[in-house]
Amino acid sequence: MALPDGFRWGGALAANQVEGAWKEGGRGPAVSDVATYKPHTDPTEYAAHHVVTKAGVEKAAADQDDTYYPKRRGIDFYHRYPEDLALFAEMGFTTLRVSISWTRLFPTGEETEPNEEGVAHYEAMFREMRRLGIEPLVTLSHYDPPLALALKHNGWVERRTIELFERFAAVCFARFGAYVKSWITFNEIDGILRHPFTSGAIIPDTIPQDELEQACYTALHHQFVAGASVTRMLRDMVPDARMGCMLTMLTTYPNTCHPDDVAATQLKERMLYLCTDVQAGGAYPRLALRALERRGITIPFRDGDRELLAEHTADFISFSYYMSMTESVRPDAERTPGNTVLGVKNPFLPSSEWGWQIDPVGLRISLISLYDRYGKPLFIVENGLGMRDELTADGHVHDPYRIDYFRAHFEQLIQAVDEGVDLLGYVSWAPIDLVSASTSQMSKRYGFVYVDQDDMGGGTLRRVRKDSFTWYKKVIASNGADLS
Ligand code: BGP
Repeated sequence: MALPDGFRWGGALAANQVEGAWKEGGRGPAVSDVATYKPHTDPTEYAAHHVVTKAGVEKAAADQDDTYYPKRRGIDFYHRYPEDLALFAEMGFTTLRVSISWTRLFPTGEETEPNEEGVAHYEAMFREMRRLGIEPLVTLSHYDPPLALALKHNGWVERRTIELFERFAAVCFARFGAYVKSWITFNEIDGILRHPFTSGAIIPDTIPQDELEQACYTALHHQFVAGASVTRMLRDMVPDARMGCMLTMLTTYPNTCHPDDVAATQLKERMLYLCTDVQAGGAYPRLALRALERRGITIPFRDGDRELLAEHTADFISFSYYMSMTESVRPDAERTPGNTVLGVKNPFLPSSEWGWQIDPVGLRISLISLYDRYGKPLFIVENGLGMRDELTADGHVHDPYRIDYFRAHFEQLIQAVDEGVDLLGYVSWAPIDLVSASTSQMSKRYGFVYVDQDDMGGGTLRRVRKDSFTWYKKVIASNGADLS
């Protein structure tokens, strides 16, 4: 069982979790700048991204210090990317997923012309990637919409945000289209329902509690329309490029074979697939619309929306996969955290220190399910294991647990491809230690490269190759054949 020639190998990053330089180069404030660090105490605390309040956002926005706002400093990738790209090239990456910080180009989201310093930064980075033989896979929106839009009109709840996003995308395609041929619209677009502030620039306590879910689906619809609109734009502006959509693949099993658990799981899966049904399938499925209607939620279609969605679907489906969970109708079922969720614990699976349940077979199940449903090329754009790695006195990081995690997931991925899944590539989350999205921790380490920085920003920021660095380099060199 071998992977096809041309299979893409690499890693994935997000601007708001690596760049730092939050006030440099003309960048404006993004919602990630007000995400605060919470000392890690109990795994169940981190079911979802930080709950934000208007008062908390305004307080943090007024605070110019970065001590308790790790995403303001990231790992200084803004300045250090040449060194980091060289490390990725040393591992043999053919693809690196990165995101463009919207507010580096449009500081408030409403300017009519882009900030040229921001454009120049990304042009230089993409040129350097190409020089190293690394193809950029670029996410337009990865958890960092403009803070100004959140404070002004709850971001994506407002339909006008579509036009602002089109303006941003047009500049990205015009100025970076020569280097970037693979794009993704919204990171984990389904996440807006679980963390509306991070994804949608929506401040929950400014909306009446009983109208919040409707507001999130309204914002999600606006992102669907924006995604289809920029997909059409890409076809005109960069004809040899392709556009992907992205899903948080929250693979869920019935906790028991009791029909009620099976039915509950079926509904959960239907509502998760809604996002790929629209972006890759081109329409809201009747059953999903009915499920929303039964909850008093309506989609604010405008004339032309349905046609736009139908005509400009994604070329490929990308997704993040870390863990799986189960669904139970029992209110007292034991729960455990996952990626921005709190799922019912699976007694057959081990958990990471953050409670995420490790399920390599679930990756194969996810690949088969998605390919079966859509028949479109897939791309794994996030998969990895967050752990508390230790830097030894003699400067090594021994992370056999991470090698075991990836080996087990690669075995399943290769089997899925052998069963016929059209998989374009695999980029791990994350090739280098960075600031965690949900907890803003450095201590939740994902990388093949260790970064000497702690949760409070202490450290030298020097980079150290972990044992898994050498292992992944060998995997890539053998195109997945040598996992020993
Ligand atoms: C996904 C995000 C990534 C990454 C990942 C790991 O939701 O798309 O940005 O952060 O989660 O989660 P965390 O960083 O919370 O451990």
